[in-house]
Amino acid sequence: MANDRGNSGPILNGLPSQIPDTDPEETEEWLASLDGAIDAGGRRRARFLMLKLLERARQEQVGIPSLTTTDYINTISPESEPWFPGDEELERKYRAWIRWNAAVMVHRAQHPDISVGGHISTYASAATLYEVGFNHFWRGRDHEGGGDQVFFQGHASPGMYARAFMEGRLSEDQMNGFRQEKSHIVDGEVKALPSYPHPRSMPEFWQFPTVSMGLGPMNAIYQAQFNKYMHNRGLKDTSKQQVWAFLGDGEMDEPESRGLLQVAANDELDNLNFVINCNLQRLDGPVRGNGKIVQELEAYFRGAGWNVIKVLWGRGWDPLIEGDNSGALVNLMNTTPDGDFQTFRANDGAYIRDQFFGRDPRTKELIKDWSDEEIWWKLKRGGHDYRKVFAAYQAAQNHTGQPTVILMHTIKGYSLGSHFAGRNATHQMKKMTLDDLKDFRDGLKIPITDEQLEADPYAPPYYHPGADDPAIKYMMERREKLGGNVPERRPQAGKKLKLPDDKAYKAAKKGSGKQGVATTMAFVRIFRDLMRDKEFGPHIVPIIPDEARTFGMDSFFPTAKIYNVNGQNYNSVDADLMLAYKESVSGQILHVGINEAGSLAALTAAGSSYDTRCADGAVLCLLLDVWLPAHR
Ligand SMILES: Cc1ncc(C[n+]2csc(CCOP(=O)(O)OP(=O)(O)O)c2C)c(N)n1
Ligand SMILES: [Mg+2]
Repeated sequence: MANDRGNSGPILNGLPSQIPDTDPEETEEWLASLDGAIDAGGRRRARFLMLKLLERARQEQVGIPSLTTTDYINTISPESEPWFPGDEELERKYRAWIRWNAAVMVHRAQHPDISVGGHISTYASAATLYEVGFNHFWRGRDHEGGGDQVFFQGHASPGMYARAFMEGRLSEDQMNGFRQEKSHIVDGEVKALPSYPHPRSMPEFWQFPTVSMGLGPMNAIYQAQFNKYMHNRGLKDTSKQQVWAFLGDGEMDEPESRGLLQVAANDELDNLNFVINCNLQRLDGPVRGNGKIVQELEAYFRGAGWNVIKVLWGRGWDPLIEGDNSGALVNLMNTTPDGDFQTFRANDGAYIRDQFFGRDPRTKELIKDWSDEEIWWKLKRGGHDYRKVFAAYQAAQNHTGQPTVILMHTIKGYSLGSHFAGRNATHQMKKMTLDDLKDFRDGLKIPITDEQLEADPYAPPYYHPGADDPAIKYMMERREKLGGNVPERRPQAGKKLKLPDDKAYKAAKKGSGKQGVATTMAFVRIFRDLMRDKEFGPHIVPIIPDEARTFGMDSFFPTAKIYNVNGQNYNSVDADLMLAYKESVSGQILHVGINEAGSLAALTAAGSSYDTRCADGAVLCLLLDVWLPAHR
């Protein structure tokens, strides 16, 4: 469609062939300017100018399609990073203790008499992502706003247990019972922890079950939508509640992980943040050995209307990127496949010098004064740098109008030593040899002796310095300031609702006389009468996937109205009819579209409001017309 400046519609590749060049001389001048910019300032400068031009063109509504990917560098430049308000040294100290205890917990469960499953390497790659959230962002249940809602990556649970152990919320006996809920009995009592987030097994700890990959992303979207719904209907002020979902890059291949991204964008869920741990590996090997999963996800999310923040490189890379006048380093980053990045980390500094920087004489030059050790230690991935992670979380929390996804570049098995980090088998490795344990202890500076480790290599000690240790005090203070524990579930948080009295069922009890009536129709009538109850009615959330009209539920449209965060900005075709299709910001009906999975996620979000939003009064919800094979 032509716009008012006479431009054509979307251009996907190259120039649209139907537009004539009305001024070839002017075109030539522009091209010569670009050539001149390349000659004078190099390709990097020319690229910058082109991107600036695109930005201006978009501001002026020239109708150029937006770029879906950016360079393989951090979205937030070092100059735009905020001040980091924490004590990095102290935070690093207890993060190391948590890392140790998480790995020891899984390792202990490998004793030949027990030998259950578990994952060490996932949390190891994500420890910084979680700790920055715990220390600086996630509001607990006692926060005035009611607390944030965090969906943890299910198989990173050992890290959450290890933190709760440091906080004194879990005992050593419970830690020893990881994944042994039927068999670990101490003094006649089961002392155990489920392997994955499980609200039924730990009703006062986990809020959301996440480990079945794909459930987290879907449910997080509908939690965030329901927060807005409650707010817009005046049932609860949720303006200080954000939803954070931690996901794996492999998990993003699940159809459920990507299939509902448009819901978050259409509903402008700026209270929603996805954090995708891009350690480039899944279970058996790389997620995209030949490609780049971060770039793929960036394009996908941006295309779906999300705000995208990439955190790829730690602060050690900043001076190198700044000094990369030729653009050769960024070019290398852009063109190196994930499979190679994984291999670099599984090798040493000399290998990285040779196989990465050595690919171009200009990049080789950039690190010529660096030792191999410096290359190894200074050049971290962004997801292992507190400041970069902090900057991204703050930007995500403050972003308005869109949901945000943060793509974090990390190493699977980080800190666990050379047998784990970046190895293809790392996902399934849960046992450490005595030497692994010693290396791991040394790397983390854990005050445990060789003798202690040698005494029983199946049961290395946990480490806890005691509640009076300054680092532990700091850690506890941080949580107190943020409103208490995370995760925490409060099964009894909501007030009980007063049920409608018998009058509400009068019509149903009377029956339909001689006339037969479909059960669905009868049900819809009862439902309508319940919705009319002044006290109880507003707490009903009718969730409609697919179709309402067939069952006579279109009679709800004009009165209850269909929830839409943008209201109704068009003239409805049936506006003159009594049963007009009516959308409203304060609508009561959740009409989720042809979307059964989403309707179940909406049901879960609504049904758990008593806990997740501490809403006054539980929210009763009814799921209508789910199109299942058994439906008819
Ligand atoms: C629906 C489903 N399929 C398979 C699994 C088994 N599984 C557990 S962890 C994992 C690999 C996850 O890879 P990724 O999402 O990249 O997480 P990472 O451990 O690398 O952070 C798989 C396939 C699962 N939990 N759920
Ligand atoms: Mg992964």
